[in-house]
Amino acid sequence: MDTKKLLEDAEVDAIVIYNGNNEDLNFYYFTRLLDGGIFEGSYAVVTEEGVKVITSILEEQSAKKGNNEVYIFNTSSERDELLKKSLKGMNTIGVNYDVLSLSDFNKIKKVVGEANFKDVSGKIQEWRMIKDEQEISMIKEAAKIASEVAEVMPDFMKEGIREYELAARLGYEMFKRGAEDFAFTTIMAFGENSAEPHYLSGARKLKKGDFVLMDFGARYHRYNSDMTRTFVFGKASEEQKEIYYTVLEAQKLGISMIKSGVNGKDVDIKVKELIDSTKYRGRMIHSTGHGLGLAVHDHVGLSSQRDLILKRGMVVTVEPGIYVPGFGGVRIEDDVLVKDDGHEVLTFAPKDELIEV
Ligand SMILES: [Mn+2]
Repeated sequence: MDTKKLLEDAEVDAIVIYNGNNEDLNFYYFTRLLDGGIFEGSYAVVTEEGVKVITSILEEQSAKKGNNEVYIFNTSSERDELLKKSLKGMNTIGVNYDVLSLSDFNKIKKVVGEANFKDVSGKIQEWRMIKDEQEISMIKEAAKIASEVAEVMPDFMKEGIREYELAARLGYEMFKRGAEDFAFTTIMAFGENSAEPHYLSGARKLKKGDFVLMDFGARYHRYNSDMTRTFVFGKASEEQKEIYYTVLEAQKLGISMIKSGVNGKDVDIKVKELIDSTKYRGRMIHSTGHGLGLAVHDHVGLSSQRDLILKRGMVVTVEPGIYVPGFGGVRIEDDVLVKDDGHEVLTFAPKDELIEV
């Protein structure tokens, strides 16, 4: 990480990230401490010479796994002293308004004393949109874990199983394959529940003819995957097939458009045009996709509401859906890496045929 270049770009002498009561994922972005540790109450100080980590003795071993200068404190006054020292002589200090709480900000100001503080949240967001090789390899592994799990999940679908039970199995299967956490709470929706895009899971029992919609992701070394597959338990009806293949066509259209230079807005518009040209007009009630990375919703992605020129190294989800209240819904979601002349789909579980379990 060329910290000198970043600081020049943000027009600051240093950046302070506080991983306090509010977790700031930028702590991991700058320190690349991706392998263990919680780092609560720790600072990352980005300077021209590199990144300094100020952390407690509880996390000394984890902190030293990285390539940063590490300073260990035992008490909060030692922590204050280390922060003050690391920012000595800095005139303009960048902070992240998106996450830093007002009380933590006041604390930092008190410790540091005379300095100008500048919000660099927008700049960091910009940098984070473009993933480097290390970040892409983590996302790829997270995507691989989720894809393998999507493939085996039909084995665990049986009549009468409850949504939360199948969601628990899904979690186990991810952890077994090396996930360190869920990317987010799994959505496991049976039958009519699949018509609600942000349903979680409940006591609904699986019965013949149900849609089974699972939207889930793995976290691997702090980076996330996010995918959705929809199945039918038993034999699919004509209506179910029609919904499924309409969504599939829309999703393939969306993916085919992904490449550097394309506006994410246009992808969303085209995908919705396709769905709106069928009898399911107006049934896609969310945007086509979002950026993916350290956060599951890492940045604006494919939305008709916002311009986003896709660039090489971005990772976006492509996840159209059709939702029919009282009946059910289908969503198909993959994670896609933007390249100069096209894209690479990182998730790979089967989807070309509606799977009847
Ligand atoms: Mn998603």
